[in-house]
Amino acid sequence: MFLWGTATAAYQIEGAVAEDGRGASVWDTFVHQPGRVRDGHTGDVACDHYHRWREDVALMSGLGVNAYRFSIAWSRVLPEGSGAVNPKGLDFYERLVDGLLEAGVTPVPTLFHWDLPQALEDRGGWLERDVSGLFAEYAAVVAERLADRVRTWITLNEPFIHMAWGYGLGVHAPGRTLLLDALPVAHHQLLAHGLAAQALRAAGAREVMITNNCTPVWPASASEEDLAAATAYDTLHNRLFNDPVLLGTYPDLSAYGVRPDGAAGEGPELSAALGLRDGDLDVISAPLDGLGVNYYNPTRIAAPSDDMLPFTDAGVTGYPVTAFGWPVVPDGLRELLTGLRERYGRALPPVYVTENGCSQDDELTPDGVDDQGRVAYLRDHIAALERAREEGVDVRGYFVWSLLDNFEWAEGYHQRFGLVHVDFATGERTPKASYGWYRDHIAAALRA
Ligand code: GBH
Repeated sequence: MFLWGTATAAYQIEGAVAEDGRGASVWDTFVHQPGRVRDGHTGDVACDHYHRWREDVALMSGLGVNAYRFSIAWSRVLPEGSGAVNPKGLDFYERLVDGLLEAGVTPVPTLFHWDLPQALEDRGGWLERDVSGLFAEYAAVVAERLADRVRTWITLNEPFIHMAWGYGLGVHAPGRTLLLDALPVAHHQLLAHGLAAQALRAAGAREVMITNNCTPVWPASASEEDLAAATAYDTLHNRLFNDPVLLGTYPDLSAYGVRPDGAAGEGPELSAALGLRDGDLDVISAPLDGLGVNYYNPTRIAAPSDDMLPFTDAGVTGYPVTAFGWPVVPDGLRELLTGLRERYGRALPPVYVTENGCSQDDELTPDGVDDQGRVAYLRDHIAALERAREEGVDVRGYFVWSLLDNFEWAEGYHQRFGLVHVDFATGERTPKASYGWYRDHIAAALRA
């Protein structure tokens, strides 16, 4: 059955950051540093989902979704990242999973959505190879408790964004600005994915996937320089994370001054730049049951304007934009899905669109929230997904980001992505017009 769902992430909705033995994550540290998040907002309370999860499950029942993608906070389960298990953390996710199953909603947990336990960051975070093995141990602990009820698992969310924004540019936790020296964060996350996939299967997990955020890359012009820059960007954003998982190889990073292994020339060899060792790619490329893809918009790339990076983001123009300023290009989803199939062919497993959605300036009025912009966004993106299916791409699920307005990382509570409005002063939830639209769409799709 096609999965129609919504998606959230632990730090963005749970709150209760000091409750029931939860340890701190890099996001707890980051949000309390001055100047990191707009207006100093934090996820300390967020949607208070930790206490209101029953209400949120009821909202999903009302919506009629048959799946829910949420993330598990590593530091609730292992407050120090490794070592002592906190059973109360597991209890919370067990209650949630049982509540979802009772409501007929398939739980699809993601084990890592950017909230590394601070204790592990203190030991070097994802720059350290050891964290990959510790992630697999954490995966085993969670699966031991839940694999009898959870069929489908996602290891990581958007390892590209975590590497680039968390360790490369410093706009997300842990706030490091290493630029290309952040490359081992890619490899260690991918290795963590592979090791966790093994651990999950050993504990009885039936389906394992990874979620990569992918973007169609549009060259700003047909000039040789712009085309080369677009290829370089596509390599870093898309192929660096999809190729190892699906093909068992890393793409050529020579645009980034990295030499292919064994090639003569300047700069580090690929293996050294990533921290790649013999056998790693076999672990990373073990067959998956699905590829999770998050789609927001295409990216338009031009030749570099300085010598820091081999490309410039030229910005997509000529399309409407969301409140975030992100271009709305529904057909980009079709382009992305058919492009994946062209690139990977038979190596592409079934695809699940594990996030898609938009922020809007939704205003709560006495009549509710009339977010017609989001209604149109969802309608047009789902239509693009259907076109990709008609063109033969095996797409098996679609998850709206997000069920609730929530803590939008560096933007705090300023960007609202929810089908359900949240009053962050009181925690009150109010379904928006898009909630009603999606409910009717799912009902019709499941009847057909
Ligand atoms: C996801 O990341 C996250 O998984 C989720 O936690 C988050 O809340 C959600 O999206 C919304 O942000 O500069 O116009 O080219 C999304 C990663 C990176 C996608 C920035 C859009 C740039 C738009 N995003 N990207 S633009």
